[in-house]
Amino acid sequence: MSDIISAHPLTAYGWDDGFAESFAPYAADGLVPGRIVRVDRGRCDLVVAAGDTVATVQGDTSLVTTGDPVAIMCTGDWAAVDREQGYVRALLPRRTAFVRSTSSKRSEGQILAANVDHAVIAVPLTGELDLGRIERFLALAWESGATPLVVLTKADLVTDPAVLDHLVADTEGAAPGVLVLAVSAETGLGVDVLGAVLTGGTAVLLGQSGAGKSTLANALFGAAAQHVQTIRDRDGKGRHTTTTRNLLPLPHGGVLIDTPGLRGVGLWDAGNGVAQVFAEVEELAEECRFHDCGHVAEPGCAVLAAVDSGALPERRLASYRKLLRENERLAARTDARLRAERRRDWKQKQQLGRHMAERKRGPSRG
Ligand SMILES: Nc1nc2c(ncn2[C@@H]2O[C@H](COP(=O)(O)OP(=O)(O)OP(=O)(O)O)[C@@H](O)[C@H]2O)c(=O)[nH]1
Ligand SMILES: [Mg+2]
Ligand SMILES: [Zn+2]
Repeated sequence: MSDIISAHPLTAYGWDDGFAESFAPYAADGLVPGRIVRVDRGRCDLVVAAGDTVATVQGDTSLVTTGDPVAIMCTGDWAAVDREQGYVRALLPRRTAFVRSTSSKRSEGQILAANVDHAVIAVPLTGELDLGRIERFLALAWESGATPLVVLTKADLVTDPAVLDHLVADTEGAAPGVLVLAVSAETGLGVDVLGAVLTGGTAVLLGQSGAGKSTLANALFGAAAQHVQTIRDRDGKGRHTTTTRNLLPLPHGGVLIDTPGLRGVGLWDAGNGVAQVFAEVEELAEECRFHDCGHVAEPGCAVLAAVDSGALPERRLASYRKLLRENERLAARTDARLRAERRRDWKQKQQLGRHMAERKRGPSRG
């Protein structure tokens, strides 16, 4: 039997031995594995194996929840599905999770994609490069457990190759250890390289609305997706802002999740991510005289010395400070919320206790 015939039909969707192992206990209950390919207003589509091929079934996202918004099922999750009932019974443990903090005052996390191996940050080469924004996305990407990469989209709009090289180099300076690719869906520049990078595992496209994520996805999918685009053009709306997160297998291997544009990404418990984005600053900090150096005006500060010598751009240090502060503020707010919830819980328990005590006393009194 050839590999193609014996391969599990969900392999194209990222199924592997690790997930098979996590799923094994559910098999005895007659459940089947499925991957969430789309979530829309409390409903989700999952792909499940159907003979040699896959079928799409619908599920209800509210079935598995613990009250924690980050635990809500999302695109990319693997689940144990009851095919008869159309129920999602359980989510398999996530390998990675891309979480941002919601814009609301309530400091809650929002999960954008699960089980992602590559976080592709799409930044359009229209207007000025916002390196701070890229660093913020990178912090969340590292924190998610995925490997980030940056694609500078619409590179066809930059006609001078020297300028393009500069833009790539500037981005690399803000993204140590991260692959930065200039791409164009228009000319095909960089699309093959990106496709090759994404062949292993699951990738998610992230970035602002209009960054060119869906157009790039179409270029990666090739003719099949172009067809979808043509059909959608019939609604005559011209622009197609993505409204749901969709997961599709790529023609040359790998899986791609397209997401709706994000206006902003707030950090969510991303201390490690921040440290990774600013790896060179953290490395310098180890040379500071004081172990708790704030790199503001301390004597023997290696970070400030690097800024003075020009080795570390001042912008980079400012951005590092800003993201660290934001992360700390968020942590403090979350702590405050947890404390308030605990207090409420405790009060309810107290009330319940009193109520029980009164009921116990009840008969003797009356
Ligand atoms: N010149 C040029 N324009 C592009 C390229 N890629 C995308 N565009 C244009 O940029 C606009 C936005 O592209 P989309 O792919 O819809 O952007 P998106 O990131 O998916 O946006 P949301 O779904 O709203 O998040 C469209 O008008 C595209 O035609 C490119 O490589 N070159
Ligand atoms: Mg889109
Ligand atoms: Zn210092």
